[in-house]
Formats: sequence, C-alpha cells, structure tokens
Amino acid sequence: MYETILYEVSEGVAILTMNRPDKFNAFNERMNKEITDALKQAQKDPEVRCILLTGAGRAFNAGQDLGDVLEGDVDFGGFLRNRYNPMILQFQKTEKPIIAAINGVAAGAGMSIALACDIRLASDKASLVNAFVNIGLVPDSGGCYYLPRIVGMGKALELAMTGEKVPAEEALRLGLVNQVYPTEQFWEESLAYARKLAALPTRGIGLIKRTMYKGLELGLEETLEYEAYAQEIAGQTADYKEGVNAFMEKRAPRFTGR
Ligand code: T3D
Repeated sequence: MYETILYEVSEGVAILTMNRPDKFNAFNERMNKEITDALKQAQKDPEVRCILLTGAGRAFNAGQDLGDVLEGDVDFGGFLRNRYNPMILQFQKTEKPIIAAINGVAAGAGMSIALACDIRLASDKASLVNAFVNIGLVPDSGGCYYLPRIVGMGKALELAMTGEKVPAEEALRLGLVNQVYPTEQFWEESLAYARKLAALPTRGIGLIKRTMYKGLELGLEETLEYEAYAQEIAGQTADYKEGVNAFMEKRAPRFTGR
C-alpha cells in the first residue's frame, strides 16, 4: 500500500523505513503523507509499543527532493502547511516512543524529522546537516523549535547559520544524538534499543512524552498540575499495578502496555 516507505511490525516495534535510496530518501509529497499515515497506524495498533524510523541505503534522509522544486514557483507556505507541518505534528501526537535510527546523512527536513523523534541513535558513519541555509532557506519542519531546545540557542544558531555537517561523534557530544554505534552493529543495536522500549509500560511512556513536551510550553505551576493529571491516568494502568506487585514480590515486571 505504501510506495515510498516500508512498514512492518515485529516484536512490538513498528519499523518505518524511508525508501527512496537513489535520492538519499529525499521527501516527495507522497512520502510526507505516507509517514504521517504510518505514524497514525502505529498509534492505533495495540501491538505496536515503539516506532523505529530509519532510511534505506546510505542515507537517513536528505530533506526535500530538490528535483521536484526545480521548476515553477513554489508556494512555500502552502507547501509546508499541507505537507510537512501535519507530518511533524504527528510525531508528538503519537503517544508511543519514536526512535530515529540515523544510518547515514540527515539533511534539511531530514534532520528536522530526526529532531522530532524522541530518541536519536546514530551510526558512526552518520551526520546531521542543517542544510537549509546552503540554499538560502530557513530551518523548517520544526527545526527552529527542536534544535535550540536540544542544543541551546548559541549552538542552534551556529548550525543553522553555517549549514556545516556535524559528524556522529560531535553530534553525541552536543546531545544531538543519544548513542553512536559502529556501523557493523548499528541495526542490531537500534533494534535491541527499540525492543527494550517496547517491553516497558507503553501507556506510561506515552504520558511521559506528552507531559514532558507540555512542560516545554508551560510554567512550573501549570506543569505541576499537568503532572498530577497525567499521574492520575498512569496510576490507573495495569502496568502500574504490575510494576508495584513485581517490586514487592522481588521479581522482574511483565509489562503488557496496558
Ligand atoms: O521547496 C523547498 O525546498 C521547501 C522545503 C524545504 C525542506 C528542505 O528539506 S530544504 C533542504 C533540502 N535538502 C538539501 O538542501 C540537502 C541537499 N543535499 C546535500 O546537501 C547533500 O547531498 C548531502 C549533504 C545530503 C549528502 O552529501 P554527499 O556528498 O554525501 O552526497 P551527494 O553526492 O551530494 O548526494 C548523493 C545523491 O543523492 C546524489 O544523486 P546522484 O548524483 O548520485 O544521482 C544527489 O543528487 C542526491 N540527493 C541528495 N540530496 C538530495 C538529492 N536528490 C534530491 N534532493 C535532495 N535533497
């Protein structure tokens, strides 16, 4: 059913692979829509307890397919509002952990979607490029929202204004990625990480995600109130009961995601 991505669910993990390797997995309209749709599908599917986003071939994603915007006037506002913005919003709306497995270069909007994921794992051959300035554009697809929140305003401005490539090890030092793995073990390690998250209390993790992102926008008092609200929901889950029982019985918990 999908043309530009691959989607499969295995052992609680939805693996979403951007699949235009000859274009470095650059976005066309169909890919924007298919990623949005796949995230919605993963949200609805009770079997899915973690989402792993990666790229086919050498690259993670090189941003907008520049071949598609070469001719004619581009309505940039409409372009972003109709295609990219709904896709980026869907990352936060999805109340399951989303991991970017950055297998190669992530550039332009390809870097932005990596930043919109909750956890970023990188191969030691990967890099991130805030490439927008190199063609005279502004970071979009949430780049101006996530980048300064992740690395701080000073570094964010530097990366956005210079458009320089950040290699994986440097990205780790900056906190742009959470882990770097050698290329040979990269996929195995990424899958293991995703499976580990998929075995944890999925509803609790969804609430952690929602409450953390809310906290970015709210003051202390409102955040405290939101935490109390989220905890009321988390405290009703089967996984909370299982967690407490397992602790008292001195055994490993068996979370079901409910
Ligand atoms: O209208 C709008 O643009 C609004 C939307 C904005 C959203 C955006 O994402 S704007 C930013 C768009 N992306 C870029 O500007 C990145 C352009 N690409 C690069 O800077 C470099 O290709 C990379 C840093 C990503 C990788 O460099 P390198 O040296 O490893 O590879 P390469 O040789 O440059 O590229 C490899 C192939 O991928 C090549 O094709 P070929 O010659 O082997 O047939 C190249 O043309 C293709 N490719 C890479 N990026 C894109 C692309 N093809 C189409 N669109 C791309 N964005």
